[in-house]
Amino acid sequence: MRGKVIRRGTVGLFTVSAVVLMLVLMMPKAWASSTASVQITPTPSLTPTLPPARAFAPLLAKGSIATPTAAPTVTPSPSPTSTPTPTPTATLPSPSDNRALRFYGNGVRAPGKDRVEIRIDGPQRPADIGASDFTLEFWMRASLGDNDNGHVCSTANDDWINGHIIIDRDVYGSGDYGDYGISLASGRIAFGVNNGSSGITLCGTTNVADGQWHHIAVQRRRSDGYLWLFVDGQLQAQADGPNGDISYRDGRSGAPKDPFLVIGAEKHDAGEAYPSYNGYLDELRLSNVLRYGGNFARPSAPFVPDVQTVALYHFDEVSGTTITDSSGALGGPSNGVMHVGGDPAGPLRVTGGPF
Ligand SMILES: [Ca+2]
Ligand SMILES: [Ca+2]
Ligand SMILES: [Ca+2]
Repeated sequence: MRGKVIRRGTVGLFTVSAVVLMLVLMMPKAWASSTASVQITPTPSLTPTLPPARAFAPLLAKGSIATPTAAPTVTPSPSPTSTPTPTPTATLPSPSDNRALRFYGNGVRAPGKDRVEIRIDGPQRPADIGASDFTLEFWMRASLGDNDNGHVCSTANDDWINGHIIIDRDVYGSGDYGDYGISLASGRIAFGVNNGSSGITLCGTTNVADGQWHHIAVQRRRSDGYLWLFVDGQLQAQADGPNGDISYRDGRSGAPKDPFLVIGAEKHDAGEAYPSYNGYLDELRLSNVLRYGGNFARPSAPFVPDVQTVALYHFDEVSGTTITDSSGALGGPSNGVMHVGGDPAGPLRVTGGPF
């Protein structure tokens, strides 16, 4: 627009015939619009329109004249090019890496399958927690219909073994140093510990088998056996449990699956009475400290290893049967092995976990 005014002023200085000459010499398009306005154009407008060099420049740029054109060309090109590029590049990788495991609860119908086994002894591995304070936490998503054996959680002794078992660090029978585990009982989390002579189970208070992802955290203080259970950062149960070391005694010989931490199944395939977990699981972290002193905001990012992290599983592998421990803990890694089988065959590597 402003460019047009300048041309109009310029044309006013010449006669109509001069304008026709211009038509031959120069761009016809620009001239055509000028002729109509020749008479009206007042000379004064010439002066004010001269200063805007920037307005003038674009017109020149379209021709072939000058180097100064470089400046205006730069301005438009970087902004559109830079804005779209980083956005897709930054966001695309993360969702596709957000993998989790899907277990199908085959349990005893597929002995030794549909589970992850993490060896904790022979030799001793850092994932063998229980000799000191510990926190065990993970994310889960399940439906009640898939975990409906109907058992209602009770705080009595080893009651946790009667739910659909998610985490199994049992030793067959009462064992010596003791054992622990986590299950889903009528949609509520059951977390039990036994020190070899007595046991107790904590019972969650809300249904976590509602098709949503939930963060589950359990803690145990070694000195007095005190236990805590958090769901989505909210304390749901606590109790004074049995005292002492509940780790797996180094070099102990027992039932074949005793020296393993098993995810997604009842480890011994002890029978139909002990069902396995049917659902998703992600981001399992084992720590040798009490992580939570009270209610907390549930994690909003994947865990990053620190010195208290003794095992950390993101379950983000794309293929293969190795479940990588990313903790970097001394004496590790405590890698796991995925045993796939059953009908439907699990565990399945799926995208779309929380992290
Ligand atoms: Ca036991
Ligand atoms: Ca041990
Ligand atoms: Ca993951």
